[in-house]
Amino acid sequence: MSLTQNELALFHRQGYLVKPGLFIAADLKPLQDALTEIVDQGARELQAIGKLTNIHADKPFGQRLSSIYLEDSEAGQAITSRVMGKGCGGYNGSAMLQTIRHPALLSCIENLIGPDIVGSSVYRIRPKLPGWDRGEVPWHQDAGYTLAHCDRHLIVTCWVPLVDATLENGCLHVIPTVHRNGILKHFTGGHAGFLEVPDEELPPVEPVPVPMNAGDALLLTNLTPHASFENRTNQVRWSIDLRYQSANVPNNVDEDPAAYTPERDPVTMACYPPKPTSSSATTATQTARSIPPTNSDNCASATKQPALTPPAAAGHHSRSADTPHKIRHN
Ligand SMILES: O=C(O)CCC(=O)C(=O)O
Repeated sequence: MSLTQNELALFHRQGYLVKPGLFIAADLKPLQDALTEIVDQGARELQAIGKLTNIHADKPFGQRLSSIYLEDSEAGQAITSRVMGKGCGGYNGSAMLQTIRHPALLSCIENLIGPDIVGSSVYRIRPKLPGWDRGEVPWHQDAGYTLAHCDRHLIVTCWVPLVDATLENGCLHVIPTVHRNGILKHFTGGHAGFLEVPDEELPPVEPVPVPMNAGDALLLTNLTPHASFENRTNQVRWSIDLRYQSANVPNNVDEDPAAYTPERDPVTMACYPPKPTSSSATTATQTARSIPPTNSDNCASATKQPALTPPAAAGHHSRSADTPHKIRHN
């Protein structure tokens, strides 16, 4: 399965595209099973030390963690932390690798960025719990989380719900067509600690909710504003988000991981127009077709090539070019 000419045109015009049924149920099952295993193990361990009464072993994938959480929020939270790990990638076993390398997905990604595909180590597993503050992700562009020298290149986010994503359980919302206008002003210390584009900085374009079935794939550019709101059901809205870029697109090198802390100034402006220089740093190039992912906070590739696309239009919002602009990834 790959993208049709119409789908490609739509992606570039709207800044997003839903590819229905990219993953069939059997494709999702290994990952769902692996996540269930983490939940099961966490629940059994908490039960063994008397911190959880009911492990809800009979509940299906979409309900087990929420049943635990709604009954005992502390236990539910502890298990959720296991799933999410330090940066939302608490599971990095083979089912995740298979998902990142899913052939139909890679075909679609190839249509967008060419055949030298880097599957980023920045992937996220999101068990969005009912009413859970941290499950709501405020308006942002993924480019808000990468260094400015990445902004002028296409880095594709692929968001895949592992259960149906609805208006009620907190599907994604996007702002269409504004991805061509460059980076918006992001602020650190937004809702639940995420980077956030405040309402007054959002473009005057009506957001679009994107309800999806499990296994559909939402493809977004790194400059497409998106957000998700409260889960008002009693089920978990499980999803993953993956990122891909061409091997000759720069990465987040130049940022010292040790500087990547939540203690940063909470009002620092997050983004600025990229400097019109080409990237130069070089590290090993990994391709999604051949190399397993790691779960660090940086993308997995850099390039010796000059920038392939012209710098995005300057004049949006300014901040000092040496201002660090990341506190934690979404
Ligand atoms: O899954 C969500 O609710 C938010 C996803 C998101 O912000 C992203 O994939 O960048």
